[in-house]
Amino acid sequence: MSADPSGRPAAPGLAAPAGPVTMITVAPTGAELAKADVPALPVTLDELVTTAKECQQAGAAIIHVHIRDANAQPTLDLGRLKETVHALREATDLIVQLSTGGAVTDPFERRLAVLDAAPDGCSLTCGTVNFGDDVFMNPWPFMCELYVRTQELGVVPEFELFDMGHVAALHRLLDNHGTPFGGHVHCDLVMGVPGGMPGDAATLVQAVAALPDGSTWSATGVGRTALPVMLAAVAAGGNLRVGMEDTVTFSRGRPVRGNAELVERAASLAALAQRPAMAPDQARAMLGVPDRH
Ligand code: KMH
Ligand code: ZN
Repeated sequence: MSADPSGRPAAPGLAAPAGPVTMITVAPTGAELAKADVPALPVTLDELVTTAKECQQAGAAIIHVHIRDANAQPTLDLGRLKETVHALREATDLIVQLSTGGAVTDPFERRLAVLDAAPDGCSLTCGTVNFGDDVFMNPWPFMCELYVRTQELGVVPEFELFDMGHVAALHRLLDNHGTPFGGHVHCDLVMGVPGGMPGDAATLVQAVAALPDGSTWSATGVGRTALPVMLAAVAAGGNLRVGMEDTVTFSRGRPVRGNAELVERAASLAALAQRPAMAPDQARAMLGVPDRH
């Protein structure tokens, strides 16, 4: 287990920082982009593992995983998911969080079955949302079934909130079904999706104020909202999610070269704010994720 928040082994005599730290999640692939359009997107298992190692080195503590098939198309194939969880655990200390959102075309049964790959954690989106020209479906009965399965199977959920209504649905879920496996509520604000809440500082502050007491949160802004949301999240004391699932432009006119540079930028900002990147074992302790290495 790495002792330094950057993921690098600590130099002899140097302890991990005692003050507040920032958890960085990397979402390297997603389900929406085509490899042909974005050659740097990690789509094979080898590419994913290489990216994961680089991102841990740069300061990530969690990896949010979507996988692709042999044709680089999004898939929820259970065998591939199991192989992916195993490979990421072998190669890194990162918390392995599988997406249960998948692609907008994935049926509910396949999305529920993701948990059978026994990841450390999973995403759990708290409501349906317009998603560009598509609809990302998360009706209440599906949310409840997925949540109860996480409790039964010992998978730590991260509540994905694309809209203010999702925050209300999260309260309802916790009221109806109790605390998550791991005993801690952690939310991720996914902002700036066309159809969801806007990616700006005012909306972030409003959403954070409405979260359940005692919860922790991270935030990500898709596309050109990536920087404003990251800056607002750092200012508001939150955690960060970055990665090519959410943005493939590093700066005006300059494509992202790889996920690690997005993690490096986030870690630099966190360090500037005097809340440096958290090591995976610190994130496990915060979220209640057992170490399955
Ligand atoms: N690909 C989106 C439709 C999640 O991972 O849980 C859903 C998504 C959320 O990415
Ligand atoms: Zn995702």
